[in-house]
Amino acid sequence: MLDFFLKSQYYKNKVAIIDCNQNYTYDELLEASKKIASTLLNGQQDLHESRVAFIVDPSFNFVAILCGIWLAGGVAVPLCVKHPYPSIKYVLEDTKAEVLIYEDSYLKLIEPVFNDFCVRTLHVESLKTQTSNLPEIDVNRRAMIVYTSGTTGRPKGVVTTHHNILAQVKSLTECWEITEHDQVLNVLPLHHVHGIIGALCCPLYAAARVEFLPKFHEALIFDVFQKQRTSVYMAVPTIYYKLITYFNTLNSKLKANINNALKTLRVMISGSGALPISTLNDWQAISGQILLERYGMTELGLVISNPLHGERRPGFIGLPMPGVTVRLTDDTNQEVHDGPGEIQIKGEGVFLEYWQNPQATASSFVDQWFKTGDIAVLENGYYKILGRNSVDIIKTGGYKVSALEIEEVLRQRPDVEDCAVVGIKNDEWGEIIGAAIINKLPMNTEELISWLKERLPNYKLPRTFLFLTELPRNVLGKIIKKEVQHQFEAL
Ligand code: MCA
Ligand code: AMP
Repeated sequence: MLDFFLKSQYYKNKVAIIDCNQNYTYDELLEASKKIASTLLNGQQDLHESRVAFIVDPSFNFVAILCGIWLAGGVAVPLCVKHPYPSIKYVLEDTKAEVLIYEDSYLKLIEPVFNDFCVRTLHVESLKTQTSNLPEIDVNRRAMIVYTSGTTGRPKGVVTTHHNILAQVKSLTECWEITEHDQVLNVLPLHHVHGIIGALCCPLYAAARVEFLPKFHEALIFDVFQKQRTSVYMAVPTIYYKLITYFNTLNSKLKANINNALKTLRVMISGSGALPISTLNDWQAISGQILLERYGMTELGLVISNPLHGERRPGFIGLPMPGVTVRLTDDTNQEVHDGPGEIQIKGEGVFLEYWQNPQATASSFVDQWFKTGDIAVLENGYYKILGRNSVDIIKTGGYKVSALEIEEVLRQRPDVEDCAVVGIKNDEWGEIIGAAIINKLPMNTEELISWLKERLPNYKLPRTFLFLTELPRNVLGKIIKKEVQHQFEAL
């Protein structure tokens, strides 16, 4: 990704970022990044991969900090701005972050850090004070850690090198023909690959323009579309669902204006979760755009995509992207050409390791193929996802959530004897989270939810509860989660 800094020299006066209606050029970005790098170095020659966590809204500052960390030789750890303190603390502890950068709005949230950690805390405004020589960074060095949920234990840190990120970004740029003429509206959270790689690093690499909004709101997004300030748009299926619902509430004049404006976009992309065909059709009726569905994973970047030119097949994720090799395998990791089988991936963009977890890293590869856990078939050259090999992974609003992590939190309560957390199919969210609980004492759902809110981010909260006297189990005593799902669906 450091290539971006070379390239940006040629686009000095071109707008790189828009946030809060203010334009920032590539030159301004480069200068701010260098100053931030110097401040982080604070006299050292190189950060030598120390972890720098930052809790900053999507903005020019966010991008300058990300680039500054990389220029100084640090490893960027973008924090989720919606996480409660326990989740932030977990990431700071797990990464052993040496620096935490924050902006005013998150001071109250991170206040306990001052007592809990020995970490250098830096306010955003104090970052652009120094200038110094910057180190040469080998592309094989670690660049970023992003957290992802799995089927075992707490979320794992996914480590990518500069080389991995560059490979991911080059592949996307080539596949979707992103150029300096593009304008990308980014409404995604930046602690995940979709937002930070797909809708940020990729356009920056192409010298395109990225616009952030102060918050996610359908009206603000339609406003940008109407003003024709975006040529490429990337979002999760839930966002398209929300846009469709909102569009349907508008008056016919506004609808017609939006209709016309949407036709001018170059491409609209959906991913991070299965795109329902109904959403694809409804969006086509509104925008004239056939959503381009693609598939990815935190460990891989975006790796399979419907084509920019040619058939975009509804219900399919498409073909391997440039530089990516895909195979389907059976339970013994033998290739099964058309499947059904597990998607396994090879490519330069594949992550380096799970942070300080060599066992988990080793067990997620077979013969250098990364095992995704997603089951697919290959039909007439296009891949189609059938499901996952674990019921304990839930996809809600594009976020991946581990059922086990929520169960672990619930079990901390003295009134919970046992529980089973499952994903329940939902048109808007893909899945919503349901918790079936055997309670020792009578439980108040409102109190339970506010207790959970202190410990889990909003997207990991169960939305529906079942209070039971027993959970369905097989002969070995294992909870039958499919049965629990049926019980929720029957509600
Ligand atoms: C929020 N709400 C929910 C959920 N989340 N209800 C059910 N299920 C959920 N998961 C409810 C809240 O309780 C609240 O309800 C209302 O929705 C608004 O909540 P808020 O937190 O403000 O949500 P939002 O800001 O409207 O966010 C919705 C969103 C967000 C924009 C769709 O979920 C989002 O940004 N998702 C994208 C995630 C993403 O980028 N994932 C990529 C990872 P009430 O109003 O009643 O209180 S995957 C990846 O990176 C790989 C590489 C890939 O393939 O892309
Ligand atoms: P994450 O770990 O949050 O990066 O989530 C990656 C997972 O999202 C993949 O393993 C898939 O299960 C799912 N996913 C991503 N894109 C798609 C898609 N287009 N269709 C179905 N599932 C998807």
